[in-house]
Amino acid sequence: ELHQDVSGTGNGIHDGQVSLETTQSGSSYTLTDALHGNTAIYDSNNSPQSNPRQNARLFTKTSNSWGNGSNSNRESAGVDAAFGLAKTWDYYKNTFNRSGIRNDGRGAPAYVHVDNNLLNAFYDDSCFCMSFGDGSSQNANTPLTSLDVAGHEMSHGVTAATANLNYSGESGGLNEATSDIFGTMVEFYAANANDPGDYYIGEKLNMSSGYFRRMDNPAADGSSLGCWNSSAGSVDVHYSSGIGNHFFYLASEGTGAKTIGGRSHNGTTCNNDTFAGIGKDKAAAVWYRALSAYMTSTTNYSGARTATLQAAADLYGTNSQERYLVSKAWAAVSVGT
Ligand code: ASN
Ligand code: ZN
Ligand code: CA
Repeated sequence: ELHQDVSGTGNGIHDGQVSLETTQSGSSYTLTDALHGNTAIYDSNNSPQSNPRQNARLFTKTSNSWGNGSNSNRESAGVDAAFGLAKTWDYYKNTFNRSGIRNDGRGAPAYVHVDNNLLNAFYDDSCFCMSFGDGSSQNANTPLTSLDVAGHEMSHGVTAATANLNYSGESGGLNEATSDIFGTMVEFYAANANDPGDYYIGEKLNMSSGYFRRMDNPAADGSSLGCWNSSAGSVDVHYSSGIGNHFFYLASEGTGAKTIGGRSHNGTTCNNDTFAGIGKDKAAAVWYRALSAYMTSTTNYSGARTATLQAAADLYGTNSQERYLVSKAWAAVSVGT
């Protein structure tokens, strides 16, 4: 039977009305995106997170209009995943000429409705796949399929395929920060009225705190580190990521309070310095080059500083303002010489 790429429409929980690339075979359609490495979206049907494929079924139907914006329609979370992963693909392709996670043109399948009451999402390099939970009573049972989370998870694959930062100690914090940085860049890249782009992670997921993490002021959550200290290698990687997230925010936006995407961003430093940012596109280019050319599995924060300074020198020049401001941003999160 002939399989062909067609354009469909979707209504996601977080992303609203979107267009999607789908695949038609005969009189049925599947959420398989031939323009993005054949990324396929499955309803995991509440399979355990240890085996999201167990009861999974590829989203399939006889019309090419998917979801209705509500959690009660099982397709709606699938629409968000399809859209978020397509935008993440486009971000890497159009910004860094990277063709998918492993730069080989292949899309990783994604499973939505994984497990029961799962307030989490993850990437698994061994299955080359991603899982998204439906949330729990802690977040009004809101699926974890927002753009920043989709971008975060797919970016774990990119990290695994490049620096392969070990997921513990300071390298684990850098691994997590990389996913928050590029998840945020994807949110800005895909920005629309539903989700204008900000430096918060998970702000659309109905958490009582209003977010999972803040890059502008990591310590606001009560656990994340906004400044390096000697405990950075022994806290959870989702807390030590705060140092890298804070660096990225300050390098992008500079110091001082701002409203971005309708949210307050505080922009304080660990050393009371004040300086301008280089803009998020240049900061992301520096981080991507550092990740793909210089960082290794054991890079720590001091090594990340060296890697980004070299990347900034490569991209903008040894005596550039960009390289100078990258050094200021590291000093502002207490990473220095
Ligand atoms: N949501 C988490 C993450 O992607 C899952 C994990 O701890 N790996 O970071
Ligand atoms: Zn992560
Ligand atoms: Ca966000």
